[in-house]
Amino acid sequence: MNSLTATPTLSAAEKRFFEENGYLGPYTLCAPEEMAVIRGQIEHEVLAKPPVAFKAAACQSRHLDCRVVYDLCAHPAVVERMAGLFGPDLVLWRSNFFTKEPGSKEIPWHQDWNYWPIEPLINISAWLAIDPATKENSCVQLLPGTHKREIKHVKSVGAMDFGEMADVAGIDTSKAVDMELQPGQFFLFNERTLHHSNPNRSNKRRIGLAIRVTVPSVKVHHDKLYEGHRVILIRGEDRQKLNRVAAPPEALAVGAAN
Ligand SMILES: O=C(O)CCC(=O)C(=O)O
Repeated sequence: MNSLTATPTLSAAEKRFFEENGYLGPYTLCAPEEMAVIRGQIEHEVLAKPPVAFKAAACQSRHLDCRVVYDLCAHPAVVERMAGLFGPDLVLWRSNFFTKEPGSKEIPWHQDWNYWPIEPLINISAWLAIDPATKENSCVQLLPGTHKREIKHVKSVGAMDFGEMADVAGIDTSKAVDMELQPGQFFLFNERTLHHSNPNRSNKRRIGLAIRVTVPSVKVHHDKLYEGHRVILIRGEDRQKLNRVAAPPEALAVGAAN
C-alpha cells in the first residue's frame, strides 16, 4: 500500500501484535528522497533556531511553531494508525528530535511513563527516522512484551544520556529488536515499552523525531513542561477540554519568527 495516498487502517492481526508486543511497524510516511528535502529544512530552519513562542530547547515540541514538523506529526500515515489503536480522538502533546552524533552516549533502557507529567499515563509514540537509523549508528532497540508492567527506574549508572534508567536486572535484554529504518519510516510503541539505543560508535549522525500522542481525557501538566506549552488536537473531538490548546502553526511559520 502506498501510505502517501491511501488512508491506512490496521488489521486485526496488527492490533493483536501491538497488544502482545507493545510496538508496531516499521511503516512508511514518505520516501527517503522526500525526507532528504525535509531533513534540510529541519537542519537549517528548525534545529538551528530555538523556538520563540515557548521556552524550550530547539529539539522540543517544534510542531508548535514549525509547520514542517507539525505536518510530520499529524501525517495520516501516523495518525490513522494511532487511531486504530487508541480511538478516534487524539491529542499531540509533545515531540522531540533525538540527535545522536558520532560518539554520543547510550540512551539507557527505559519506559517513557517514568519521565512524563500526564495523568493517567496513556501515550502512543511514533519514532520517525529523519536520517537512516541502523545498528551501526545506534537505532532504537525495543524489548517486545515489556509494556505489560511498570519497571522501577533508578539513578543511571555509567555514561548514560538520561539521569534515570530502568532497573533491568532479571530482564533478558538480548531479546531486543533492532528498529532499523530508512529515512521516512517509523514505528509505534507505547509509554511502557522498554527501549534504548547504544552509544553511536559510527561516523554517521542519526536523527529521529519522537511524536507523542494521547487522548483528550488525559490531563497534561503544562506547568511541569515549559512556559507556553500547549497541546494540539490532531484528530476527532476534544470533549473534555482539560488542556490548553493551540492551533497548528501557519504553513509559512517555518523560520519566519527568527
Ligand atoms: O532515539 C533514541 O535513541 C531514544 C528514543 C526514545 O527514548 C524515545 O523516543 O522515547
